[in-house]
Amino acid sequence: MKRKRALITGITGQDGSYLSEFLLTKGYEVHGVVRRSSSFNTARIDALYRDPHDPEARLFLHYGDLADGTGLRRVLELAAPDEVYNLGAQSHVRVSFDQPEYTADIVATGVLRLLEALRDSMRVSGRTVRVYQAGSSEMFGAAAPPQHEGTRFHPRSPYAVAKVAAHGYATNYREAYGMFVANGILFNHESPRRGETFVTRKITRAAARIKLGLQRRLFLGNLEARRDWGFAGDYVEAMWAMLQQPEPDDYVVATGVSHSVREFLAATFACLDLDPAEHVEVDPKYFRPAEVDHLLGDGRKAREKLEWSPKVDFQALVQMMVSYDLELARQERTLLDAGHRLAEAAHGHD
Ligand code: NAP
Ligand code: F7E
Repeated sequence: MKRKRALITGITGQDGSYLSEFLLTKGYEVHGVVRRSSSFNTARIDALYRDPHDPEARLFLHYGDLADGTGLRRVLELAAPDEVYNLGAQSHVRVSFDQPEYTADIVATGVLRLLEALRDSMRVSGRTVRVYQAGSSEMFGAAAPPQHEGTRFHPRSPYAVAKVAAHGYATNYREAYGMFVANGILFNHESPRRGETFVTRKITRAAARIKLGLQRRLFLGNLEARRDWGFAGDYVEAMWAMLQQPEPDDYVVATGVSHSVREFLAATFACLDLDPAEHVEVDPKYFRPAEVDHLLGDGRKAREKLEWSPKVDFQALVQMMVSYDLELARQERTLLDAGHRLAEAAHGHD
C-alpha cells in the first residue's frame, strides 16, 4: 500500500514534534516546513531526523515560511502531501501585543496563503488534500466558560483575533471550494517540550533551578487566570483523527478541567518540596493589556465523534514537566560545578 504523506508547518515547535513522532509511528512519510535561522532550530525533532540519503529516511525538511506564498507552493509541489497540518504561528499571546502586524501576517494571512496555494495545487494535480488548521481556545477569550464549538468568539489579543480570521478563512474555503479543512479549537496543551516563556514551562523550569540552587526568584504576572491544561502528546492524536473523518468539521479539544496559574505553581513547588511564598514575586510587566480570565473546554463532540479523550491529567502533566526540568537543572549544576573545580585547580597553579 502507498505510504500516506503529511506536510507539517511549524514542525520545529512543540506540537510539530509530537505530531511528527505520531505520524511516523503510523507509517506516514512526513515533510516539514522549517524557517531558516542563523542557528539550528530543530532540537525538538533532531531525534527523528535521518540523512535524506538513508533509504530508511521518512522525515524530510524544506525551508519555507508562512510569509512566503511562492515558497509554500514549491514545498507543496515537492512534498505532494495527502494531509497538511498547519501548525506554524507566532504563538505567544503576550508577544502578539508587541508584534501585532507580524502576528496577523503569519497567523491569519499565512493561512490564506497556504489555502490559496493548496487550491491551485489541487486543481493542477487533481489530487485531494486534507487540511488541519490549528485554531485556539484563545478565540473564545472573554466568553463565559465552559466553551464549546457553538460558543461565540470574543478574542482578547492580536493573536486571538488573527486565529479567528484564520478560522474564518478555513471555513470559507470549505464552503466555497468544497475543500476538506478541519478546524481544531485546542485548549492549552503543555509538555516538557513547551517553549520556556509559556507560563507552565516557565514555572517548572524555574522551580527545578531553584531546587538545585541555580536561581532564587521567579517573576510572574496574573496568577488568577484559569486554563484548561492538557498534554500536547495527547492533543496531536485529535488533530490526526479530525482528518480521518468522512467530513471536515470544527472540534474543541480539551480536558474539561481548569486550574489557575496559582494552582499550577503550587502543584509544581509541592513536587519539589518548595514554598512559592519564598521565591515567587508578581511583576506587572507580565500582565497583558487584555487578559483571558477563564478557559474551560467542553470537548464532548471530540469524545463522541473522534473517540478521543486525554490520557494525561493535570497532576501527571505537572510531574512529567518537573521531572524533565529537574534533569536539565542537574545537568546544568554538574557543568557549573565542574567549571568551578577547573577554575579552582587553575587558580591553584598560579
Ligand atoms: P510553538 O511551539 O510556538 O511552535 C510554533 C511553530 O511555528 C514553530 O515551529 C515555529 O518555527 C513556527 N513558525 C513561527 N513563525 C513561522 C512562520 N512565519 N512561518 C512558518 N513557521 C513559523 O507552538 P505550538 O505550541 O507547537 O502550537 C502549534 C500551533 O497550535 C500554533 O499554531 C499555535 O498557535 C496553536 N495552538 C497552540 C496551543 C498550545 O497550547 N500549545 C493551543 C491552541 C493552538 P521556529 O521553531 O522556527 O520558531
Ligand atoms: O499564559 C498567565 C497569562 O502564555 C497562560 C499559547 O499556546 O495557549 C497559550 O496561550 C496564562 C495567561 O499561555 C505569566 O497572563 C501569569 O493568563 O502560558 P501562557 P496562553 O496565553 O494561554 C493558547 C491556547 C494558545 O493558543 C497560545 O498559542 O498565564 N501568566 N504569569 C503568565 N504567562 C506567561 N507567559 N508568563 C508569565 O510570567
